[in-house]
Parts: sequence; structure tokens; C-alpha cells
Amino acid sequence: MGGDPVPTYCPLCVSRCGARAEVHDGTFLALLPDPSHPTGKALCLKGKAAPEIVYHPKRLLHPLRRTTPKDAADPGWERVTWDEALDTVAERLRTAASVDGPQSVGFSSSSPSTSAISDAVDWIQRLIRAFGSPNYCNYMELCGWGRYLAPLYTYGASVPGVYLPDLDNAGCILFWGYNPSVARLAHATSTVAAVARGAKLVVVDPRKAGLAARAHHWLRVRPGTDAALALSLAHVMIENGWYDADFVRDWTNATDEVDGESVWNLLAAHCAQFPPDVAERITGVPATTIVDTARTLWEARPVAFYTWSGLEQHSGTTQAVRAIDVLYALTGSLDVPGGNVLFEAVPSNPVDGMEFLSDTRPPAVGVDHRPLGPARFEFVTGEDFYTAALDGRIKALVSFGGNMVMAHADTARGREALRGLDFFVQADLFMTPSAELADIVLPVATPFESEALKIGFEYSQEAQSLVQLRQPLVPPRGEARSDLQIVFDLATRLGLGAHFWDGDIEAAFRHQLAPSGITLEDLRAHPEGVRVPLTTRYRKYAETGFATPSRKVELYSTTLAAHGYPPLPTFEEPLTSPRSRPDLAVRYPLVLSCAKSLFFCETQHRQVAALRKSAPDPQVEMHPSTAADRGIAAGDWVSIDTPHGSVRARAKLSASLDPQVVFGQHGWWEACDELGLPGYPPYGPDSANLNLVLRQTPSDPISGSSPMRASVCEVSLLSAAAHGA
Ligand SMILES: Nc1nc2c(c(=O)[nH]1)N[C@H]1C(S)=C(S)[C@@H](COP(=O)(O)OP(=O)(O)OC[C@H]3O[C@@H](n4cnc5c(=O)[nH]c(N)nc54)[C@H](O)[C@@H]3O)O[C@H]1N2
Ligand SMILES: Nc1nc2c(c(=O)[nH]1)N[C@H]1C(S)=C(S)[C@@H](COP(=O)(O)OP(=O)(O)OC[C@H]3O[C@@H](n4cnc5c(=O)[nH]c(N)nc54)[C@H](O)[C@@H]3O)O[C@H]1N2
Ligand code: SF4
Ligand SMILES: [Mo]
Repeated sequence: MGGDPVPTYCPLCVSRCGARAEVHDGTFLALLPDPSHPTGKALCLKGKAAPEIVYHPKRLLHPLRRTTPKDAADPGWERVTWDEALDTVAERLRTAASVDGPQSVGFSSSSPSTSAISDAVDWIQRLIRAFGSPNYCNYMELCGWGRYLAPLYTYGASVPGVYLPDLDNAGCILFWGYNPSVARLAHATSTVAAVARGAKLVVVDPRKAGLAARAHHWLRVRPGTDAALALSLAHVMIENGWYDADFVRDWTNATDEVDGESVWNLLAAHCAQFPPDVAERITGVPATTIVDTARTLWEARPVAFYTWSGLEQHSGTTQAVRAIDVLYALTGSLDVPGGNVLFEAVPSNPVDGMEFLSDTRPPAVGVDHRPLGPARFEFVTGEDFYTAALDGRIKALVSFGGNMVMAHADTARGREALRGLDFFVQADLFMTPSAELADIVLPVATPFESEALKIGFEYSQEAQSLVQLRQPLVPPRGEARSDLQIVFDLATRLGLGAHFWDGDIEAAFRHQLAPSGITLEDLRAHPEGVRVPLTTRYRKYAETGFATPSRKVELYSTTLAAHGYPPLPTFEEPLTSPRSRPDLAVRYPLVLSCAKSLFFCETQHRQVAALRKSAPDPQVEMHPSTAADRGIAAGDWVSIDTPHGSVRARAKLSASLDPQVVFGQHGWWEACDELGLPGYPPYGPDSANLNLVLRQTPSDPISGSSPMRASVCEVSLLSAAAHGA
């Protein structure tokens, strides 16, 4: 039967927009915005397409088992029961653990920013940690580790991330390598409101994308030179006295001495290597813009700051983010209203299994060459995972979503790595080029068919105060099960039931909620969520200091110094750029970067007609003169050539781009049958898979970030015959 719209939220991406669902006669019909929800002002087209995703004919509906070898053209999928599938998985994992140790089993999950795996990710980590494997591959070297580690070694916690930008009260908003108009709708709507009430906006992006068009300062940085820009801004601020002297003196290690010199003097001299005219030659940002921006950051403070994957996919990510962290410290905006604030959280019991970690566990792959990197925290980068799978240290993989070979660079090496595993199980909504390489594929329920508990939405204090139990709108199609059910079933079969409430998910939720005082019954009676009154406390560092060795903000990082890394943030020309590789630049003179699509999450959704009709073909953006020099017109099919091969895309001309810079899109493989639009092979000459021609090395020496946003390339016109016209 029909009825009133059901309060819910869309979990398809990091925005987690508040929504109401229309359900009629057991059919999910539509998702609408819910302005009463702190993230519900608007929904994007992907959210509106949710019913089409749920009812898509290509959904996986039954557990499948491979019957042919990994290099066969046809996997020969055979339907099996859930019991057969899960018993096989449990048996293979137990055997691997007993023969080669639990570290020989790798785990993976899709990024919670691009999928509803956020519903289950804490429980997946609990499973991995309880099982005893330190090897969890979760794509964070592509959008998280630099952003996490640089502030960890500067502030003791992630800024932004743990500290959220207080957009509602900011005097100035600084978006650096971040385009919320595409990536996080709820941030975009708050930013538009902030600018309307008079906040200043600074956007650092090689493209005039999204809010860059409305920015007071748009800094068109050459890809991967962000550290030089940040150091120059810091130089101008220091030179003019545009910094919070009290905060710097009391709460940074500026007054500490290193070899008889104060950190402050060392920093000032270090930044003075990048006066605006020098920075202009490196970054392409006019010297006057650098000075004007520095003035705005000072005069319009407090500054709320956010960065994302524009900075993450570089060979020098960690130092670039460190440079921005130092710059941000100068504004004194940390944990003050309108800055980046550590909002109070609803009290709850953590469930991600940190208690299983100990010094006696086997080390994660990669810790030997990057001791301060992901492996220190039991995460493994894609590159290290591939290496370990190929040399036999990792023999099995359990993957909850994630399209490993398409999402990481070097797709062909990824295929070899996955083929080399003794055992691979993938839980997914759809068959993908990665799932094709599995031994067992498990059909996952969409979030609209499953229940999930969300404690706090990561925006404002108000949003953080909201607890919501998202209810299934319709039963799962076919035999699909939620990731949560799979985790709990698998844990029980692995003999870990004692840590998983013997498979009882409700009991687990009750445990998680206990400190909040909210019951599951309260939440079921209030599908719109229950709010827990919380009061923000500011400048909490004044009570306990920062979680760094010096208890201060480390402008000079003692941790990096102790491990032989530069303790002051450094700029290094991106290792794959034409300036670094003059040998390659003769043939590949352009700089290739990339960005997300508004209409799809990463490698997903090309099969969804409502979305594909807005973006039918893979696209590459370039300056009109770059195109004209090569005889390329708007809409032409072109070849994107790198030293590693060629892939195709259609030219889009953007006069605001630097003529040397081109922007591609990754994630193109799937066909849309309804619109008759083609798919593209993940490998080989007809491919449109950008990651086929990018590499994961040379990666960031601290975080392992992959250098996918500043590569040498060339573009050339494809003949009509070559693109099948
Ligand atoms: N619609 C949609 N939303 C998504 C996703 C999606 O695929 N589609 N993915 C989700 C995920 S997993 C993530 S991580 C977030 C990412 O969210 P964002 O990081 O905002 O996404 P991107 O578009 O990849 O990159 C942001 C900007 O960085 C710029 N950029 C590229 N190279 C450089 C550079 O060298 N320096 C600087 N300063 N900027 C550069 C790009 O032009 C782009 O505008 O989005 C999430 N939300
Ligand atoms: N060149 C280039 N490469 C990039 C990027 C880039 O900007 N440029 N961005 C990178 C970034 S930031 C990231 S985070 C990675 C993302 O890489 P992935 O995490 O692999 O993300 P997706 O490509 O969106 O693939 C998600 C997969 O999980 C499945 N899935 C979706 N929802 C669920 C769910 O609820 N449960 C389960 N079990 N499965 C689900 C989908 O069907 C799909 O197969 O890609 C990275 N790759
Ligand atoms: S931005 Fe779109 S896909 Fe992401 S949560 Fe909001 S409605 Fe869903
Ligand atoms: Mo991401």
C-alpha cells in the first residue's frame, strides 16, 4: 500500500543527503529531498535515480561460483546457495590462516565516500581485526592518507576530517583541490548560503569547476604544485604579520629550538624561498593573486578549510598537505567558531575492533618502506597489495564492494594480481571487471533494501547530534543480503561469533547505542531520527593540548624528522610531470589530471539510463588552443596517450584551463543497454579506462598516495574508423 513518504537518507555517496522515499504497493518509486533534515536541502541526480539502481536488470541476485580458470574468457558462473558460498569462504579463509597466517588473507572494501559501504565499514574493520589480518586495502591512498597523515603529524588529528569546517559561521571558506558541487552536495549548499551572507570563498583548483566560478579568489594552480603555492601564501602572511601571533606562540612549536635556531625563524626562512614571483613561475598563479589571497585569509578569518582528492593523488601529497596545514595554523582558526571545529559527538560504543590491535600482530605489507604510512595503522595501498599478491605474501582476498582493477592505476597489473590469488570473494551489487576475477561473488542488497544505524552526520553540531536508523524501504531483490548480514554470517562461520553478538545485528546495534541513552525502539518509532542535545565546546586544545609529541601544533614535525623525512613542508616538482621528465616531455608535453563526474560515483552507474543520458561518453577537457593545435574540435573522439598506452574520450573545450593541462575521467567501462550506449573494455586498444594508462608509482614516500594527477601526456585526434563511426 502507499502512504506518507518515509523519512530516510541517501547513502550513495559521502554527502548522505536527508530524504523522503515514496513507496507504493511494495515498490520503491522515488526519493525526494527532506529540508527538515540537516543534509536534506537537495538531492542530486544519482539520489533521484535510486529506484532505477534498485530495479536495474543487471543487479546480482544470487551467489555465484566460478567454474573455469581465471584466464578463461568466460568465468562459467554457476549459481550456489548462500550456505554453500559462505561455508566455502569460511573454509578457505581458515585454511589460509592456519597454513600461512591470517596476514595472508587481504581484505578490501569500497570507499565509504562513493558507496553505501559506510553502513557496514566499522563492522568490516571489526571482522578484519578479529580475524587477525593487518592487510586492509581501502583506496585511501587515492583520497585519504595524505589528508589524514599530514594533519596527524601536524595537529595530532585530521583537519579537515575529524575537525569539520564550520561553514555556517565561517568568515572565509578555503577549498583546496575540492569540488563539493560534484562531490558533496550538502557542503555545496551550505557554501552557497555562506557566500550569500557575505563569507569570502577561496578555491584552489586547476579547473574553474563548481564554486570556483563564484570564488573571490580562484587560484588556477598547475597540477601538483600546491605545496609551492601554500608556502608562498605562508611567506606573505609571515612577512606582513598577517598571522595569529598568540596562537602561534602558545599553541605551536614556533618557539622550540632546533640546532640553535627557533622553529619560527627556520619556517620563515624556508617559506621565503617562495616569494610570490617565484611561486608564480612554479604554480602559474599570478603573484598579485597570491598576495590578495593571503590578505583575504587574514582579514576574513575565521577560515573554514576543506581539501580532497585534488591534493591526494600526487607523488608529494603529504608534504603539500603539511604546507597547507602550516598555513592554516597561521590563521588561528582551529577549533574556533567558523573555523574547523571538533564538534561534540553522540556518545556511543566504538565497534571497529581497535581492541584487537596489539604489538604482537603480524605487520602490514608496506610498513618496512613507509613506516609512518598506512601500514602503521594496518592498511595497505593498492600498489603494495598488488605486489604482495604477485609475490605470494597475500594469497586470498575478501572484498566488500570496490572495483579494484578499475579504481587503481595500472589496471593490467591489477588483473594479474587478482588472478594470482588462491582465493578471491567479492560482495557486490553488480558484476564488474574486478568481480569477474573472483572465485565467488555474493549479491549485496542496496541500502534502500537494508537497515543501517547512523550516529551523527559529519557537518555541523546540529547534524552531528542526529541519530537515524535507516529502514529498508522494500525487501532485497532476489537473494541479495546486506553487507552487514554477510559480515555477521561470515564472522560466525569463522568462529568469531563471540565478538559479533553470535550473529545478532540488533544486539550489536543496542551495544553500539548504549551510551547514547537512545533505544532501537525510539529510533524505529522515529525514522526521521532522534536528536541528542549537545553543546559545542571550542578551543579544547587549551585543556589537554594537541595529540602530538610536543602537545602543540608541529610546524616543524619531530615525528617526520625522527624518520628522516623533511620536518618542514617541502615542495617537490611532481615526479611524473613534463618538468620532471624532460625526456618524456618531448613526446608527451601536456599534464594530465582528472576529476569526478557529477553524474556517476567513480566507476559505477554508467549502466543507469537516467544518469548516462546526461553524460553519454567519456570526456577529456582541454583548452581550445590545445585542441586547435592538434586539429581537434569539440566533441571529437581523441586518444589520450601516456608512456603506458592510449585510451579514448571525447574532447570538451574549456577556455579557462591552462593550455598545457588536460583533464580526463576514470571509471568508464559499463554499457547502458537501455540507451544503446556502449561499454568499453577495461584493457586493450579500444579502452576508455584512464587508469589503464596511469601508474601507482612513483608514490608519495610517506603516505603512498598514487601520482594520478600530474602525468605527462599527449592528446591526438582519433580517425573516424578508430572510434567505429
Ligand atoms: N558525483 C560524485 N560525487 C562523489 C564521487 C564521485 O565519483 N562522483 N566520489 C566520492 C569520493 S570517493 C571522493 S574521494 C570525493 C572527492 O571529491 P573531490 O576531491 O572534490 O573530487 P575531484 O573532482 O576528484 O577533485 C576535486 C578537484 O580537484 C581538482 N584538482 C585536480 N588536480 C589538482 C591539483 O593538482 N591541485 C589542486 N589544487 N586541485 C586539483 C579537480 O579539478 C577537481 O575540481 O567525492 C565523493 N563524491
Ligand atoms: N584516475 C582516477 N582513479 C581514481 C580516482 C580518480 O579521481 N582518478 N578516484 C579514486 C577514489 S577517490 C576512490 S575512493 C576510488 C574508489 O574506488 P572504489 O571504492 O572501487 O569505488 P567505485 O569505483 O565507486 O566502485 C564501487 C564498487 O562497489 C560496489 N558497491 C556500491 N555500493 C555498494 C555497497 O553498498 N556494498 C557493496 N558490497 N558494494 C557496493 C559497486 O557496485 C562497485 O563495484 O577510486 C579511485 N580511482
Ligand atoms: S549527493 Fe546525491 S548520491 Fe550523494 S548522498 Fe546526496 S543525493 Fe545521494
Ligand atoms: Mo575517494
